[in-house]
Order: sequence, then structure tokens, then C-alpha cells
Amino acid sequence: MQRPHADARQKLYDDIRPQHMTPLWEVLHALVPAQPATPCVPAFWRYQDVRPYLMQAGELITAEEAVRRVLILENPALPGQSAITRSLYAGLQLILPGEIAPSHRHVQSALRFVIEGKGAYTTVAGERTTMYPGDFIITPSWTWHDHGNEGMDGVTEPVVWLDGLDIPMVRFFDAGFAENGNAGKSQTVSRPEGSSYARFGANMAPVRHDRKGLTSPIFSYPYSRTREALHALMQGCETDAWEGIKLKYINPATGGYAMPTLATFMQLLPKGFTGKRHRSTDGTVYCVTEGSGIAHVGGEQFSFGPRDVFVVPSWTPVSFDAHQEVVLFSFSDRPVHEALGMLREEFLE
Ligand code: GTQ
Repeated sequence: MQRPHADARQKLYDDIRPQHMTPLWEVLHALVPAQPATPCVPAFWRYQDVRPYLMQAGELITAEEAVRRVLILENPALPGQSAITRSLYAGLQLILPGEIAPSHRHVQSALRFVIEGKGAYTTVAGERTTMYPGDFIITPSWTWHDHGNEGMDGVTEPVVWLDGLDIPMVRFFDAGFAENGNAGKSQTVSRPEGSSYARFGANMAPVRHDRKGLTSPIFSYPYSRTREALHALMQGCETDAWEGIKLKYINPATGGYAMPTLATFMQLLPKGFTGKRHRSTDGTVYCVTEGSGIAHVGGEQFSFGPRDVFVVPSWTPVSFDAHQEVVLFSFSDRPVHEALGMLREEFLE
């Protein structure tokens, strides 16, 4: 039997469409869900499966022509949106020996997590940093940046890193600006390599420093230091039953996250660790730094090894088993959730 008023209601909907109006009551449950109902799905990129395509891209286009030679990692449920979650962008960037990726700047903040190869550098606001596997490197919003691969100690090899950007967030707010610098070339280097780290990386800061910036003044966090800290903590420290030993990267000038829109983490799971399930509203992208194990993400099981990437969508339960000692890098949109008072987390038994 038809609901009473069904035809009349439909007629109202049709009549108000030209007025650019639509009835709330038909969509209220979807607009205000009882809990997050993300369209994103868990997804996994096995590095050895995708690397050949990246190298093929290396034969088909130069870094200079591409500006950035990147294969975007798209959430399978968001085809064409250049997004790994609704708020996060991720991609694999390749730079071959002798190449440069020319200078530009944009409102979007970027992080680089180095996956493979030595001999590349990135220059940010006049300072170069050499990139090593496991390093976490920041390009703050609206800073000039370019990349290059000059080789090192006579070794020349492809260098690949994971790019993480807040592109979908900036797009959501329609707040994006961008500029190309220096006619397709690198920027001029104006400060010695290591000067940012020397000023802020020793738990100290220049005496008359009064920095108001939103992004960490340390733009390169070397893996050697991160790894040392995680291993020191493993000796005698209690391991969290959900997340192992997990540290967040911080802005030493504020104690907050290193970037205003993206949180970054590194965690160590001791060999044999079997973690409990947890979930949180921030969608998270993981990249395996060392070791192998299993990530249980929603109903999926990802058997991961070094350099693999996977995504855990918002409010999707995740847990880890470590076959060997595992080190995981991850990034998420958590600073935005916290700033807006909408972060929720659940640690399941
Ligand atoms: O290196 O500046 O993956 O601007 C996407 C956009 C990398 C970059 C990306 C970018 C960059």
C-alpha cells in the first residue's frame, strides 16, 4: 500500500527543485549519522607490485616535465578524487639520478616519508636536506620547495618517497593558491644544510626566538634518531597493548603536532606482538619502515612487509600482529579533529 501523501510529497519535491531546495527529512539520517559512515575502504599497496609501474613512469616522463613525478594512491572507493581518505592525499614520488623537480609553493602542506634510495635532497625555504630512508621531511604551507637527486658517495640510484598532503582539505575549503618559482629550476640555497636542526633539534632554541609559525621549524626528522628513541623505550618500558611503542612527531617550539593539518607517528611493535583492536575518527595512512606482520583493518587482513602502504579509514577497527620487530610510520588528519573538538577514539578489549 502506498504511504498517504506519497504522491503529494513527491510533487512538492519536484516543485521546489527549481528553487534549489530539497527536504531535509529525506536525508537527515545520512547527514547526521549515529556514527561515522565513511565511503572509504581499507586498501593496501604492496611495494613490490607497484614499484615497476613507478619505474615505468620514470622512463615515460622526466621529473622536470612532470613537475612532480608521482603515482597517486587513490582509495578504491574514491576513484578520480586523488584522495586516499576524504581528507588525505598520498602518492609515491620518484626522482632519478641527475633529475630536478622544479621549485614551487602552494597552500597545501606536504610531508615526505623516504622509502627507497639515497642521494636525493629536498630544499625548503632556502635550506637543503639530504634524504635517507625512514626520514620524515616537511614542506610547510606556502614555502618554496624543490627536489633533486645528485647521488651520494659515487652511488646513483632512484629515490622514492611517500608524499602525504592535505590536498582534499584545502580543496574542501576552496583555499588553494600556488606559484611556480625560478622558471622551472631549483631555488637558491641560502642557509647551510643542518641549520634548522642545529637551532631546534637539540631540545634548544635560539635565545631570542619568538616563532609564531604553525609548522615545526625542524623540517627534517632523521630516522636514525627516531629509531634510537623507539629502541631505547623498548628496553624496560611497558608496551601499549593496542599500539606497541608509539611516538608522535612534535613541533619543538610548541609541543604540538609537527604540522597544522597532519599528525605523524612512528611506532615499534616488538617481535611476536599481537595488538588489541582500536579505532578513531582520524583516517590513517601507514607505511612500513621495517619488519613484517599482519594488519587487521575492518574485515581485511593485510600481510605487510617493508615499504608497503595501507590505509585505515575513519572509525575502522585496526590491530597489528608483528612476525618480526616492526616499525610503522603513519600520518592522519588528527590535528584537525582535535582542533575542532571532534576526535573520538575507542580502545577495544
Ligand atoms: O612535491 O610539491 O605528491 O605539490 C603532490 C603535489 C607532491 C610536491 C605531490 C605536490 C607535491
